[in-house]
Amino acid sequence: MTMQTERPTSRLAGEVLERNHRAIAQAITLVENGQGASELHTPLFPHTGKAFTIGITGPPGAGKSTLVDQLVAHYRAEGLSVGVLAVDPSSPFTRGALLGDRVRMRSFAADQGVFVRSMANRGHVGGLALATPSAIRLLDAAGFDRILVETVGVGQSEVDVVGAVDCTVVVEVPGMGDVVQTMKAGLMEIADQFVVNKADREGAERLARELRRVLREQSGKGANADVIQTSAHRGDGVPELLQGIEAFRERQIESGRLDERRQENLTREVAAFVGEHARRRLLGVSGTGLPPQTLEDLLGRRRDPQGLALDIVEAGLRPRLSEGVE
Ligand SMILES: Nc1nc2c(ncn2[C@@H]2O[C@H](COP(=O)(O)OP(=O)(O)OP(=O)(O)O)[C@@H](O)[C@H]2O)c(=O)[nH]1
Ligand SMILES: [Mg+2]
Repeated sequence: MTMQTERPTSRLAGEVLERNHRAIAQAITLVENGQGASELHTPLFPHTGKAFTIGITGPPGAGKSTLVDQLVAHYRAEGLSVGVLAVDPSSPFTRGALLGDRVRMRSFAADQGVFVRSMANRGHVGGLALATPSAIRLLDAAGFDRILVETVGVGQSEVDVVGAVDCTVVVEVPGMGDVVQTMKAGLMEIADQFVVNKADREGAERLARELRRVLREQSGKGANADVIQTSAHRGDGVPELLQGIEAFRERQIESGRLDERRQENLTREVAAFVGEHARRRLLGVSGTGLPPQTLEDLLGRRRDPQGLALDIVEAGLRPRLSEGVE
C-alpha cells in the first residue's frame, strides 16, 4: 500500500505534540491503515493519559452528531479543547459521518481548539477495533482536554468503544425500540450515562422513566448510569449532560476507578494486538496464507480448524521458546 505522505513519518510525532492539525490528520490516516506503529506510538505514548475520553453511542439517527456538536460548543465555552472522532464501523465510506463532519468543520474550522475527524472501516485486518484506541491516543498526545468518540451502535461495536474510552454515553430516542432491547444489547452495563434525546418527541418521558426503573433494579449488576433528557437540535439538556459527564469524571478519578478502567482497557488492547500480530506473522497479513495442502485437508475434514490453529501457534512459538522467550 503506498501512502501519499506530505511529511516524513519521523517528523509527525513532534508535530502531533504541537497540535498541528494537518499532522494529526495525516497520523490518523496512517493509524487507520494499520501503519506508523513504532514511529508514532512509541514516542507519543508517554504524552498520553491526560485527556478524558467520552464515547457517544446509539442507533443511527439518534442525534449523536448533533449532541457532539453541542458538547463541543459547551466545552469550548469553558475553555477546554476538544478532539472529535466519528467512527463508522458499518461502511468504508463514512457517508453520514462525513456529512456531519462538513457541517461541524464549518462551524469550528477557525478554532485551533477543536479537531474533528471521521474514521471508516477500510477493511484491513484488525480494522477499527484496533485503530480507534490508537487514534484516540494521537488526539490525547496532541493535548486535547476532552475527546469525544461518536459511534453507531451496531452489534458489538458499542462494546468496542467501551474498551477504548473513560466514559460511555448511550443515546436512546423514543419510538426506536424499547428498554427490553436496550437490556438485551447489554447497554445497561456499559452505559455510564444514558441520554434520551429527541425529548421534544412523544414518549421521551416514558422511556426515561422506564430506563431509570430498570437501572435501579440492576444497580447490583453494575448498572449505575443516570438518565438525562435532551433536545440536541435546540440544545436543551446539554449543560446537564456535560455536568453529568464531568461529575462522573470526578467520581472516577477520586475513587481510583479511572485508573482501574484504563488498566483493563490497555490490557485488553495488548491482548488484541498479540492476537493480531501473531496472526499476521503466522498466516500472512491478510490471514489467508494457508498452504494449498492444508486447505484441502480442511475441506476434506482431515484437519479441524481449532486443532490446526493450535498447531500453527505451537509451531510458531517453538523456536522462540527454545531461545528462552516465554
Ligand atoms: N426532533 C429532534 N430532532 C433531532 C434532535 N437531535 C437531532 N435531531 C435530528 O435528527 C437527525 C439525525 O441527527 P444526527 O445528529 O445526524 O444523528 P446521528 O445519531 O449522529 O446519526 P448517524 O451518525 O447517522 O447515526 C437530524 O435531522 C437532526 O437534526 C432532537 O433532539 N429532536
Ligand atoms: Mg452522526
